[in-house]
Amino acid sequence: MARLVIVSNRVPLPTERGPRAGGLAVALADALRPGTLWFGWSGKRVETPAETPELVQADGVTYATVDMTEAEYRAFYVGFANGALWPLLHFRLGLMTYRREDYVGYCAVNRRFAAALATVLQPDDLIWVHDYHLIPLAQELRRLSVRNRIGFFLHIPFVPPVMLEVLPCAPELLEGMAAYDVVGFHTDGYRRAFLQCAQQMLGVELDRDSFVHNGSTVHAIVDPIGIDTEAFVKDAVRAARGAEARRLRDSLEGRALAVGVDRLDYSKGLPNRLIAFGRLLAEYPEHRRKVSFLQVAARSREDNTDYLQLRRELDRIVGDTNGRYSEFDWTPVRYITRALSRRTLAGFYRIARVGVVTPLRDGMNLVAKEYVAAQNPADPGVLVLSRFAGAADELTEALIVNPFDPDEIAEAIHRALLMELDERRARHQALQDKVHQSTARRFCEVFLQHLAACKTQPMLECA
Ligand code: ADQ
Repeated sequence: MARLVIVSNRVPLPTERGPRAGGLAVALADALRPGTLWFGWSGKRVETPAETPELVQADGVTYATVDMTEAEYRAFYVGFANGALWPLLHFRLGLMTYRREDYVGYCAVNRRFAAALATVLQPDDLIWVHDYHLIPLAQELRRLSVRNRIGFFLHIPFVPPVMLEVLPCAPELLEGMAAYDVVGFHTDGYRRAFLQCAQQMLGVELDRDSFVHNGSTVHAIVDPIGIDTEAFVKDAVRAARGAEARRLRDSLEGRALAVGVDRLDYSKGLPNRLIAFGRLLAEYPEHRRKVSFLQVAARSREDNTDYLQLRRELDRIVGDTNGRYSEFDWTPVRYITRALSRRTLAGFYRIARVGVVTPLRDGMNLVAKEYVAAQNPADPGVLVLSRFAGAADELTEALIVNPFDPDEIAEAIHRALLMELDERRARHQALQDKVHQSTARRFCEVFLQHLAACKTQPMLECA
């Protein structure tokens, strides 16, 4: 069997697997058969990075990492990836900052990563590249005469041509995506947007979901990511009996809990969600003293001023709501700006009567799936879900809301708090079936089957 090589911006080194290192490592756990190589940035900024990767072995997997200079980090990571691509692909043109020198730095880091990766590749390796940081990687590998099958999965949304063309280097980025054999998306909407962009901006002719560019075929697939549902259910059941869940339950004194869990990111719709909770208390006073809202928002990307501003805005909204509605023995909003462990969260989800997942845009949103998995089927909570999360394509039995409208979110929370057991069970049953079918394991299998079915590149010519 061909060796699998995973490439992602950050590598979850075995030494640093904490609450923050979770995401991709959990999703790809099933693909991590012994022999797999995982390549990417070490997370370290140094003066002179080595040309070849540093190798660490753990559980039969080889982790190969390279460092970055401070200037590379600023241009590649802070500047172009998170300052231009992240806002653009989340439909936030107003937050996009494009600087040509950042794009040049982004391409240079991809070129350097490709050169370092090429030193450890074997001819038959299947290479699976993850996310928007590394779009040009395949093109750079092809320039180095790498003929392996290379796939790319985009974890965030994709935008239609009318938005993508705002980015000055959009045609080059699309060229980069077209250098992969397989390009995967969470939803059909993102895939269609990509194909339209390729059609309009590269002038390719579509053959259903594929096209030929520079002599090789690109397959665009839909492959929604999932969670390790069985493990999550077990964690939730166990954690709900644990000490932290007990402390949370005791502190609620019989009140209902609504919960939100996110990275502190402007794509997650946190201000509107917290405003919505205030509206709930204003418009439906019967819930005062009867419900508490726990928002866990792990701080991220604090070297970007948009994130610092968001944090200040949230501090203000939480302060306003608590100032207005708190009683001396009841605080409506509990707000934590740290990551909590996966297991602790699983227990908290199970206690919560309502899970509030209202991103303005989100590739998928795994919290929605975790919340569903964690529920007690005999007495499940209700998921309130943004129609603009990729998860809304699958989790149609949630209460689907427009996250731009705090009143609509407040109405949905109200409805969730009042929902009868029969309806909660019926909705949950349907949602649970879906999160048991569309798992992390299936995500990996589907992608790798598509990639394995491709042919190695016959020629080395590249633009
Ligand atoms: P993220 O934007 O990080 O991921 P999401 O899918 O919601 O978004 O979360 C990933 C993981 O982080 C989940 O397992 C969640 O439990 C954990 N997490 C989130 N907030 C946390 C907190 N406060 N404390 C501890 N853990 C927390 C990107 C895309 C998503 C896409 C994923 C996977 O933006 O749309 O679903 O990749 O493809």
